Amino acid sequence: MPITPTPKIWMNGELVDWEKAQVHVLTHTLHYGTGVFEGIRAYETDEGPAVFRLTEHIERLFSSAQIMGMEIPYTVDELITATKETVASTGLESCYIRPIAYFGYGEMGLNTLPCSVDVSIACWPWGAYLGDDAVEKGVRMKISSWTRHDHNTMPPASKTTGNYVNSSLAKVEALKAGYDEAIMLAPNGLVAECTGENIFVARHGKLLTPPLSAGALEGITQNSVSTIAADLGFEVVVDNIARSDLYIAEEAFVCGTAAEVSSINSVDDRNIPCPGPMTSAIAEVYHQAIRGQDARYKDWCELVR
Ligand code: PPE
Repeated sequence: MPITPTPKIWMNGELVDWEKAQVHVLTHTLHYGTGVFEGIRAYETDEGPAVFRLTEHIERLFSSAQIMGMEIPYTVDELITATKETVASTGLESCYIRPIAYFGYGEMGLNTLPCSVDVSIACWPWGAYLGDDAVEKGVRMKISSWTRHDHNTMPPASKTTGNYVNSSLAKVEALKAGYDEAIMLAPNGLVAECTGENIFVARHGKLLTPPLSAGALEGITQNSVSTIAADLGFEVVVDNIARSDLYIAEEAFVCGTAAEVSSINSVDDRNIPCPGPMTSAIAEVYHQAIRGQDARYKDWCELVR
């Protein structure tokens, strides 16, 4: 999915022209994968563009930095304002937003302590991550041959750039084998999440989703979907999921900011009913919630203007 440029990118406190938002090749994070980032979406609402759960995303950026021992030289409020300014500067009604905090140019070597911390926020139009028909048709999943890193190797709770080496290996492997996306198992063999999404699996009429301890990112969409599911009267349980639970799931879906809610139609060529009734109902409410069309979730839509 090629990036469509927008007029401005926020870099260290100012909006600069898209082409001028550049870094030196000796930028520390480019070499060591030590940056932290977020993926956020803004949607068109009746009151203008609104950023979905912006505060939670910026707070998670600071949690990621805290795990990495990185001090972001701005406050949460400053980056919330900066994100809104960046979205407004594009004139877009809806877009994907990518804030990143990274160790900058000036020091080399693995010690991050003397490094400067730079922050940028870019946004651009980004369509359906797993295809336009990902709710109806569903995605074909493969269990990855790559194991998700555990808490004592690369902390999965931090959205650290280097963590995505593991995700990229799994994603490319799955695509080359003819699948749409990969499911990552933790070192103990239990289901963690997908390369860029959390996972929900229905068993015995309940929706299960793995805990952070299984090596999943604490997903903001996972949280939104859990709230929506409970409000729809479905039982949601945060619990461990075994590989076999996937093969005999009554229905299953992935969720994330980029992927939104996408049904799973098969795992390792075992078909799963798709789209399942709970998945369809949740996806429908989610699509209204992100656009400010459901009064119950209006607080989640943070207006840009
Ligand atoms: N797990 C991982 C590993 C992950 O990267 C994401 C988001 C999630 C779960 C879902 O989190 P949330 O967005 O808070 O619901 N992945 C982002 C980046 C994807 C990419 O390709 O880059 C995203 O969805 O924006």
